[in-house]
Amino acid sequence: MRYNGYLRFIAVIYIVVMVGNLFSQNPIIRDQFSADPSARVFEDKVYVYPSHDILANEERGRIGWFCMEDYHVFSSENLVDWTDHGVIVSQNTVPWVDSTSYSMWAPDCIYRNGKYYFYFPARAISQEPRRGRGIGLAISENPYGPFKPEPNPIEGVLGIDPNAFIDKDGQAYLYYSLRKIFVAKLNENMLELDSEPVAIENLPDQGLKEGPFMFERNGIYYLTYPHVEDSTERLEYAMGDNLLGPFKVAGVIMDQRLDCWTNHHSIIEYKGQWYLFYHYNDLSPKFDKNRSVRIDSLFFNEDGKIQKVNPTLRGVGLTDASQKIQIDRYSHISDKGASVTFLDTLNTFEGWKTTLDTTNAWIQYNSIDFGNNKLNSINVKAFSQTGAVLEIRLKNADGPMIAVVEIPKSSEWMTVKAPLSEFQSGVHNLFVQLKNNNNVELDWVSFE
Ligand code: FUB
Repeated sequence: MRYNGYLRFIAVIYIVVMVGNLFSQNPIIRDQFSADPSARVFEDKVYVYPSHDILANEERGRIGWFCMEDYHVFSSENLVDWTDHGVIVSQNTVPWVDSTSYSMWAPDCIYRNGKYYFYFPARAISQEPRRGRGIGLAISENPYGPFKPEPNPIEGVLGIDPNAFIDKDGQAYLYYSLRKIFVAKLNENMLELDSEPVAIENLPDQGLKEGPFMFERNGIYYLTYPHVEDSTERLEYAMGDNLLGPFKVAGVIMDQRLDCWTNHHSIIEYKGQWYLFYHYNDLSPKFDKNRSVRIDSLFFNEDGKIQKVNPTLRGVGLTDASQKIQIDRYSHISDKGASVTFLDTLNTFEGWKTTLDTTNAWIQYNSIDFGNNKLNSINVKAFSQTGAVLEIRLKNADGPMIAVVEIPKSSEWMTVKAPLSEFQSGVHNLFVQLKNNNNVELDWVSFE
């Protein structure tokens, strides 16, 4: 019965492929909350398997706590345009999961011999709420599904945050956490353990460690993990030449952010560049258990050490000049007279706006692709009760001015068009500056 229900459910959701509010800037998913991103390169595309935060209420979950009932998967070829492939696994369709637990925390997915193995933690039926979680699997022939859940969780594992890794010799490993980080060998079939889990040694003694992510580069194994060194999680890493350890703690990948207690990440190389996927509560500043996935570039020193990543709003990739460019996801902003706030505080999924309210206040948005075909005008979605004048430049404050946009006095938002005095093909930064002492709000700009 239950399995038939699952098949019907899959048939409905499998055909739903959504291109919703998905962006190249941070956060990348803006029509739902998303956390704990496990990014993987499959078939020359990047797939992201995040957790899916929802808000608990009287009917579902525990108010004030994490609440997660299913998983989506997202894919992109350029890290800019993302496709939401819909729900791949739900607490209602996994036979062993307590479908009232809303406990589907951080997952992972790995490819082996023509199949995709999706690992996820959840509370099993009759499991004590506070006694860890089981880790189960769903299997598919495609990275985007449909995934068929296994009837039982993996035997011998109690924990969260599964991370699967296959070494060069073909041996697969399962890392996971339960305050500490554990590792065990996986059988060839990827469904069972092939060794007793052992806690990884030589990591910091004090403070929660979770969310392990293992990768290998130039013969060095990197065990990366969120750790509470002070008051919230920061991303740290240890290096070693054996993936079971010993590892040597090597540094911090991202500092703690006080507004969001958790951080959870993955690291991939794609088209010659390394990327850090992580999360932050961008769309829910007052409640840090509704989080959003972000991406930033990651770099290594020559000795193999990871350079610390400063989280950005701009994120990665090039933004097409003809798209609505959300300049509130800025690269740089003036110290005085410029700020970013939600368009609608009651519906943060609407996104943000920039306010400029002092002469010469500015905002800069980097890496816009203007292409090779001449563009003639700029459109600015703006609102100014007093009227305002904007200068638009390429590069920075000293770069060539390409337009002056006069925003008329108005009591509502309007799209104002102005001619470009100059066109430069290729990739450029955009610099927008207020030239009078009035107040203007900006939603987006685009070129045509
Ligand atoms: O998303 C729920 C939990 O928060 C994850 O399993 C942890 O890694 C932390 O991000």
